[in-house]
Amino acid sequence: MKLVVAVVQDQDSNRLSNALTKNEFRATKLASTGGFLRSGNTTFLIGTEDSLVPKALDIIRDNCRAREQMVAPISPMGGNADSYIPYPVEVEVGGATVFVLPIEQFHHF
Ligand code: 2BA
Repeated sequence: MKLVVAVVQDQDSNRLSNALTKNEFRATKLASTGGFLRSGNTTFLIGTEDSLVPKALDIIRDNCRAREQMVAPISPMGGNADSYIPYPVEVEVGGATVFVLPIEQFHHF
């Protein structure tokens, strides 16, 4: 068994949730925050059989897309002003950041 952990953009989370349910995957959605942009994203925990991992990855790939997002400048607040970028910068976020972890035990009481 594997645990698929997928960090996706909030805009894609409902569509992904529906697609996973339709394909009989069980998933838990967690509200999360990106460390870099410090804005909300959604983390899915999907427990599934090894043989179904490729299908789960296909569903994630098909329902999440990359978007450009502006990063507002953050004041150095006493830090090193040399690295301070005084204008907004565009970064590409997503489609999805996915980790696949082995599961030692699964219990459902
Ligand atoms: P954030 O950390 O808010 O990052 C949003 C986007 O900002 C990233 O998109 C990337 O394009 C850019 N970015 C992140 N760190 C950067 C840095 N040090 N320098 C320059 N640009 C940087 P994605 O790579 O698609 O990541 C989307 C979200 O997935 C991340 O949101 C974070 O919540 C999660 N994530 C990505 N990589 C991760 C990792 N190795 N471990 C845990 N979570 C991760």
